[in-house]
Amino acid sequence: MHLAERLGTTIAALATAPGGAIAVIRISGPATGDLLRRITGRERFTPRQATICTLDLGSSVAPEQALALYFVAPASYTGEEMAELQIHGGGGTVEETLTRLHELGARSASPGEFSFRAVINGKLSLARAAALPDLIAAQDRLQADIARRAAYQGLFEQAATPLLAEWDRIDALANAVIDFPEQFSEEVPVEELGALLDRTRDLATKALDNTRRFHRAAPPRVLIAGRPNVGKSLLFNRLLGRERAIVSPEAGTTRDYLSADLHLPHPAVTLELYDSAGLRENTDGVEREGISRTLTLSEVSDQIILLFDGSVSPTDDDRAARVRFAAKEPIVVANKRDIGWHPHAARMEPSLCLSALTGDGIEELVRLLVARITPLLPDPSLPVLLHAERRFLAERLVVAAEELHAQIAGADPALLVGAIGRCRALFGELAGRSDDPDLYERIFSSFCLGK
Ligand SMILES: Nc1nc2c(ncn2[C@@H]2O[C@H](COP(=O)(O)OP(=O)(O)OP(=O)(O)O)[C@@H](O)[C@H]2O)c(=O)[nH]1
Ligand SMILES: [Mg+2]
Repeated sequence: MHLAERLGTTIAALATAPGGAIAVIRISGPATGDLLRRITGRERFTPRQATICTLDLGSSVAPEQALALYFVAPASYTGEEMAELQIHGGGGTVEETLTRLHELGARSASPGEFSFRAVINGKLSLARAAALPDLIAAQDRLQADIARRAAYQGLFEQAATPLLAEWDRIDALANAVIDFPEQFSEEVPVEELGALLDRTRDLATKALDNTRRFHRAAPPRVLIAGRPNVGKSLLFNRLLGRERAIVSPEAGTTRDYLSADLHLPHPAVTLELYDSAGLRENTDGVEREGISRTLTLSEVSDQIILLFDGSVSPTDDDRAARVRFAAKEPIVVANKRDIGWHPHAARMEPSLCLSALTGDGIEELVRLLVARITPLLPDPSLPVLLHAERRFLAERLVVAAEELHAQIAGADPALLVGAIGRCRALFGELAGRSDDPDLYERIFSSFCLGK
């Protein structure tokens, strides 16, 4: 049954993930107060005030203690009369409580039904609501920050609103001359339309691009590579701030690669940092296998830190690594600066010189790393289009805008009017101005239960 057809009913669902100590059950709809009174036996609830009460779960089972919150319409998340019950988190208690609520007349909420009602009741825009699943799923702080901005600040809508006003105006002008095609070019400001198309397409493509970075599946990978004994493992440990890898004066210590999460504070992002087997020719056995793994890893790394020992003259292996990775634009780092600087070290064209032993120069390396990694990350100051439906709309808009752009000069005015109308409608939907019930169903069906 469609969400719209269920408006006016009272719904209930578990809003928290199973397995926690406390479970929250949400109830929304006109019978909420009545349900609350009947399940608790309590006559009055002060709105927004936590009240400890006893839940009657039926004559054959022991009652449950709950903390109840009651909201009067329209001052609630959905804009309807609402309640939240905090109960013990075990599946049995949750099931008994939901069963009791259903016996008393509540319906099981569908995924996204609370947020759907919030949108219908003007509590939340569709575009902002569409960001909620990503906010709930956000795994790192940067993703959470961006999803919060999309949900609470509506960056895309902010940027889209003035453009949408211009689309409305041009669409109205175009429609006004629909019966007088010969007047089209006099009445419709074609140059303005071209500029508007450019700005619209630019906003949509930038937001799509930022969203692709937002959805990067894996954290950026950073590989420390270089010939044996240059200090890769010591640098790895230094960056992590703990002794994770074995460090020894013996060349060929690290064989299999190691990885660890490196948390950067600004931007608040986690990198996957790899230490690897030293690269050298003329070796065999386990070490050869380790080198082959390093090379495979280098292909899928987002950034290579190519380390060499700046206190001695670069060797053939250093030079070979420099050539091998040139296309990956590594950050070339001269290590062991505490021991000295060999004049030939400059031939490796290092970006910086540091000491993994003393930590001198590490901050500069982190700065360089951040500068290289940042373009791979989403930009919190730019809009994102969260929810696949909105990205689909944006992609259609870009195509429609390109088609219209190609038609501006010389096309039949009747066709132009139609194309302007299509662009405006798509852009309006993208900016959250939609009354297509199917779009609502598609957006909310991917929500969690209880949201
Ligand atoms: N003085 C000085 N010694 C360093 C520095 N970095 C590493 N070393 C020493 O160099 C030796 C090799 O360091 P590792 O970190 O094991 O070198 P690696 O590149 O991981 O070597 P493999 O695993 O064999 O490829 C150790 O004795 C370290 O203590 C440094 O900045 N200064
Ligand atoms: Mg090592």
